[in-house]
Amino acid sequence: MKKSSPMPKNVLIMGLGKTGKSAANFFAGMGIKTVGYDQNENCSLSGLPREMNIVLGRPPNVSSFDLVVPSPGIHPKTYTKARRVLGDIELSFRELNVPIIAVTGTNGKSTTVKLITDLLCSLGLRAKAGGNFGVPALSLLADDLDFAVLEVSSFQLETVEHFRPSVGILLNLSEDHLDRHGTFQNYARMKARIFHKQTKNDIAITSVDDRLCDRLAQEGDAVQLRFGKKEIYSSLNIPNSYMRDHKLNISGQNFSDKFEISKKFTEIIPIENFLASALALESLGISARNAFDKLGDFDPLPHRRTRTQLGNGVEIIDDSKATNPAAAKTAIELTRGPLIWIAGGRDKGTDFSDLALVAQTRAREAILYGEAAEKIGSALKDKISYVIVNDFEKAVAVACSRAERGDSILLAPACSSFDQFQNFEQRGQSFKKVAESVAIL
Ligand code: UMA
Repeated sequence: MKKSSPMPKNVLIMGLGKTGKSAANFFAGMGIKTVGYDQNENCSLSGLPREMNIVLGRPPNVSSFDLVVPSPGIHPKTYTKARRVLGDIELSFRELNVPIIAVTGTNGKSTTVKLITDLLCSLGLRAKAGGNFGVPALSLLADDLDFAVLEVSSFQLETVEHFRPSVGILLNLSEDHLDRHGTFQNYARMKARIFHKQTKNDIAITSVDDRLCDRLAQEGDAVQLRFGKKEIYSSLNIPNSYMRDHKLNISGQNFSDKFEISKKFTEIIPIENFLASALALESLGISARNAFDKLGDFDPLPHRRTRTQLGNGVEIIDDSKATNPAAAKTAIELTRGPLIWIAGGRDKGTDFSDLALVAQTRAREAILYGEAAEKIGSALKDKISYVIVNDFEKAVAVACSRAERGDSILLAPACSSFDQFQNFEQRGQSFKKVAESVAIL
């Protein structure tokens, strides 16, 4: 813990998933003994340091430790009595000696993180993606890097102290994780922490079209850069990056450029993601034009509108990562042709009424499953017909039985997967597996 005060003597690591394992190995590497706790008595202990003490089931007394390192999935009420709390984003920030580009927002974080990382790597720079992206931030310490590109969730921002990215990006904000944060205001406040410790030497990137994000960026001292999603702006309100006539226009204090971006990127990457990425590069003195030129292809991340044509002429679209209403709404809007929509899972306390209005105009029917099925059903009442089933696999089978040649079945759940799966990846894999097996019957 280089950038911090005295070394802790006894550390409690809460949660022994990806984050807990990376934290346990981080402290073991410094010769600091840790106790690892997980509520799941059957959790996997592989990959943990051998000398670690493990407590499963009931949590130990958090106040008896110098430092508690909670995993992002653990609710803060579990460790209110802790003397000191630092999450993995804070710990990695203290150790990483390279510029950090951090990305948050409700939707599009992972794609933006991957794009920035790919763009930097295309120029021969050593960059690696981590954080909520699926690779614990502390694991980036093992690499020799020029840049760390971190996706940071609202859960991870709960446990930062001095976290100060050189470039902080807040892409957008809409309702999500209200079961954890209580209100949208609390959720937004948590996201704003990405900017709070920035100084005038840092950069804060937000959308000119999203007033709330824009206002939150002003809470820090960083130089603010804005991207704009529309084609036309008044001369008073020109964003630092925007598209016009298929050209990316980009300008800031020390940079100005205008160049075409190949359709192979613009057709698969949402506009705000590449506008923000281009600004991030330019603000670090790196030519976005050169990086886009050098970048051969962009492989979209799995479970984000991943399409598969089944043998029976039905297309399935896996957007298992659409885990909140705004993301599901975009997924429905982007789907052409007759549509059967699968939604449900664990409700995060969000409102489904706007989503229901979009579904009404685009979907033929909805198949709803899991804990949130009834709530989504109430929002859809008198708008489109829907079926409620408990089990996800059953939902997929029902959707397949109702689909005809030329139809699309879209999985855009608007909820988390945690009622029936370990994560959204597992849910997406199950979707494909069940749909394929039904199609060949
Ligand atoms: N656990 C407890 N007590 C609890 C809750 C969980 O003991 O009250 C235990 C579980 O039994 C499990 C472990 O904690 O063994 C899991 O911890 P975790 O849920 O924090 O999961 P990790 O494997 O550490 O993964 C976390 C992020 N998970 C969450 O935020 C829920 C991953 O984001 C992230 O990729 C990973 O760290 C690496 O940084 C996933 C996610 O769903 C993708 N994120 C949310 C989202 O994108 O919407 C925020």
